Amino acid sequence: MRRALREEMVAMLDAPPPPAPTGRPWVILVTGVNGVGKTTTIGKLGARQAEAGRRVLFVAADTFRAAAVEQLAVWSERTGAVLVRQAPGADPSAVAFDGMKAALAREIDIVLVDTAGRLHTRTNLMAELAKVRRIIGREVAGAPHETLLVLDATTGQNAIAQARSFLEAAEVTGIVLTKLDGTARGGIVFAVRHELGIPIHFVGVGEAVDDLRPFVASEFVDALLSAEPAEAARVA
Ligand SMILES: Nc1nc2c(ncn2[C@@H]2O[C@H](COP(=O)(O)OP(=O)(O)O)[C@@H](O)[C@H]2O)c(=O)[nH]1
Ligand SMILES: [Mg+2]
Repeated sequence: MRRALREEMVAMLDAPPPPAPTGRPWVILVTGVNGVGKTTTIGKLGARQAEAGRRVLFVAADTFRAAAVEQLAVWSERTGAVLVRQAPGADPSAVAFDGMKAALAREIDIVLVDTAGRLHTRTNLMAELAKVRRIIGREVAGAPHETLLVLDATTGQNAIAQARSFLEAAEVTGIVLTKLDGTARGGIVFAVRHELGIPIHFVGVGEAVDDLRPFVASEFVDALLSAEPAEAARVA
């Protein structure tokens, strides 16, 4: 029974891992509503990539809040990633344009683009995202190569509702599920995978730089079956 259950659960979650970069610069657009953990995830991803010896560039296209740019600046210092920014309030597309130019000029391997996620103007937000995508694609062929949607695991079904509007507007290629630490909601992983049909690429399990794990279905299920949910989230 246990083995059958395990196999069934793994099959539900299994999906191809994120694509390996096939060109330079490899551009990853990061989307999601405010507070889900976009900027933190970019910092953590940047750290992983830098550790692997890649040249990383962050684009601060969340120009809506000055604090967001500062937060990304802190991560860029911490990881050694190049930061492309403009003054708060600048046009996100203009920052994205600068970012692509800089990435090409400086032979950057991985570009991570931070975007705004304010909810109260969803239509504008989606239009803005589409414009940023267009600019990125015009400057770098095939970009963005990945579009990650960041979802906060602690928000349960809300996260899924949010995700649907992003899936309509942006071509999301993978999901990052954050704040899986300290929540007894391992089950959200199944709901996200099943209801959205997009692979989960990473899970966030804390605020520190090392607290981002590639999502591996078999490991996650084993942790879930052998531990309390909160513990499972932590060790997954
Ligand atoms: N516990 C926990 N906190 C997280 C995680 N990811 C992000 N956070 C925290 O969530 C808050 C919002 O994150 P931030 O990156 O600013 O979100 P953004 O508005 O989407 O860019 C910050 O306090 C982060 O430290 C995670 O995986 N676990
Ligand atoms: Mg942010």
